[in-house]
Amino acid sequence: MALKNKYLIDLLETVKKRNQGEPEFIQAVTEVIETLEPVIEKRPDLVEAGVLDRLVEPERQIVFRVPWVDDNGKVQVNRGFRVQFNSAIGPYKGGIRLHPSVYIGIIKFLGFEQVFKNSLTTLPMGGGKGGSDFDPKGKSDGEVMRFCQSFMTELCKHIGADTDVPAGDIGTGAREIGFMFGQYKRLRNEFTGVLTGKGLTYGGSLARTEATGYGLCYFTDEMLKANGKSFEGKTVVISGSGNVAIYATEKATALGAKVVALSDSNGYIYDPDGIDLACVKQLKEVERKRIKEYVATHPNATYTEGCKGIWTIKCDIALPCATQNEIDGESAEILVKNGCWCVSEGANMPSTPEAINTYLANGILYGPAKAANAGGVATSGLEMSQNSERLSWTFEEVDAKLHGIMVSIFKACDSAAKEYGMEGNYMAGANIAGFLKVAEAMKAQGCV
Ligand code: NDP
Ligand code: 2IT
Repeated sequence: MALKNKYLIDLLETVKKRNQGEPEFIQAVTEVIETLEPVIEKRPDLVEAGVLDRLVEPERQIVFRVPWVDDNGKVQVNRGFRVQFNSAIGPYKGGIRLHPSVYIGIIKFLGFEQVFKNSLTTLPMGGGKGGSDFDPKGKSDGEVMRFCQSFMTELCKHIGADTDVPAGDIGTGAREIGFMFGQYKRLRNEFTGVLTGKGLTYGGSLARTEATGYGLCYFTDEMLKANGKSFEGKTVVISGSGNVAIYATEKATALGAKVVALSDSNGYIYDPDGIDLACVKQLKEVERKRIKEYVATHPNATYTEGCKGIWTIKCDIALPCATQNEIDGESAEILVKNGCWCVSEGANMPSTPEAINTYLANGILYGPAKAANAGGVATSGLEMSQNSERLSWTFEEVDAKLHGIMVSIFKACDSAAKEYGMEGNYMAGANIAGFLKVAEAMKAQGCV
C-alpha cells in the first residue's frame, strides 16, 4: 500500500532514520502506519496530540549484561533486554524471548505489536517485551537456572505487578518462568504476580499453557463462521512444534480438522494420518527432543530437512506458529496455488509484507497475529486478575473467558474494517481497533 498522507509519510521516514539496522521493527511500524491512514484522515485531533509520534517511540528501553557460569566453570555473557513500549492503558505486559537471534530490533517489533494486541484483549494491559540472545537449547537445567537468575537480578529493578509483568515467548516456558519467579521473590522479598505463565502450584492460571493455541483456533473458528466455513473436515498445516503449535494442533483437531504437519527450525514432519499429538507432547514437552524423532515411531510419516518446505504441503488452512517472516511471498504464492484459503497467525509477524499482499490479492481469509494470537496474553491478564484477588478459577471458567475474548476480538476487527471501508481486511481492522483505544487514552493523559 502506498501512503498518500504527508504527515504519515514524514513520520515513517523519521522512524526509518531513527531505527536503522532494525528491519523487523520498521516492518511492524510500516504495516500499522499504512493501515491507519483512513483513521488519521478522520481524526486530526489525534495527530495534533502527537499520538502517533509518541506511539512509535518506546517509553523506556533497558539493555543489560547477563553474566553466568556454565557447567565447565566458564563465564558466559549474554545481553538482556526489556522494552517498556507503552503504558497508556495499563502496566507494561509482554513475554520474554530467549533465542540467539534476539537483538533490540526484534524486541522492539514485538513490544510495538504487543501494544495493539493487548488493547484488543479488552483488558487493562500496556505493551512491552523482553529477552536475551541466550539459547536454552542444549543447556543443562543448572545452566538455564543460572542464566535466569542472573537475568532476573537486573530485570527485577524494572518490573513489578503494577509496573511491568513479563511472561513466556520463544525459549521461555514453565521452567524458565519458575527460575525467574524464584529469583524475583528472593531479591525483592515479595510474593506477587510479577510474571505470568507461572506453575499451577505458585499462582499460575489453569489454561494459560493452552491459551495461545486454543485462542488462535477460537479466533479462526469465528472468522471461518463469519464467512460460512468451519474447521470440520479441513486439512491444516501448522509450523513450529512449541507451545503455540502444540495447543493449536490440539484445538484444531478437537474442532474436527486434520493437522498433517508440524516443524522446528531444522525441518518438518508430514503425517497423512493426522499428527499424533501425544507423541509430539512427549518429545517436545518432556524429552526436549527434535521433531524429526517423530518418524521413528510413525512409519507413514516423513521428515524433510529445512523448514520452509512445510508451505508446499497441500492444505485448506495454514497456521504459522513458529517465528517472524516464516512465510515469504514465494511460500504464500505456493499456498494459494495449492488451494489454501485461510492463513491465521499464531506466531508474531510470521508473514512478510509480500505474503500479506498475496493473501489480500487472492481473497484469503487472513487472521493477523495481533488479533489471532492474543489469547495468550489475554489469559495472562486473567492470571493477573486471579493473583490480585488471591483466588484461582477453574479450567472451564478461564477457557470460557478466553473464548469470549477471542470472539469479541474478531468482532472488533470485523466492525473496524467495515467502518473504515475495508470489509474483510481483518489486519486493517485489528490495527485500527487496537490503536483507537490506546490513542484515546494517550490523548486524555496529555503529552507524556
Ligand atoms: P516455543 O519456544 O515453545 O516454540 C517455538 C517453535 O518455533 C519451535 O518449534 C522452534 O523450533 C520454532 N522456531 C523458533 N525460532 C525459529 C526460527 N528462527 N526458524 C524456524 N523455526 C523457529 O515458542 P512459542 O510456541 O511460545 O512461540 C511461537 C511463536 O508464537 C512466536 O512467534 C511467539 O512470539 C508467538 N507467541 C507466543 C505466545 C505464547 O504465549 N507463548 C503468545 C503469542 C504469540 P526450534 O525448537 O528448532 O527452535
Ligand atoms: O507475544 C505474546 O503475546 C506473548 N508471548 C505472550 C505475552 C504474555 O504476557 O502472556
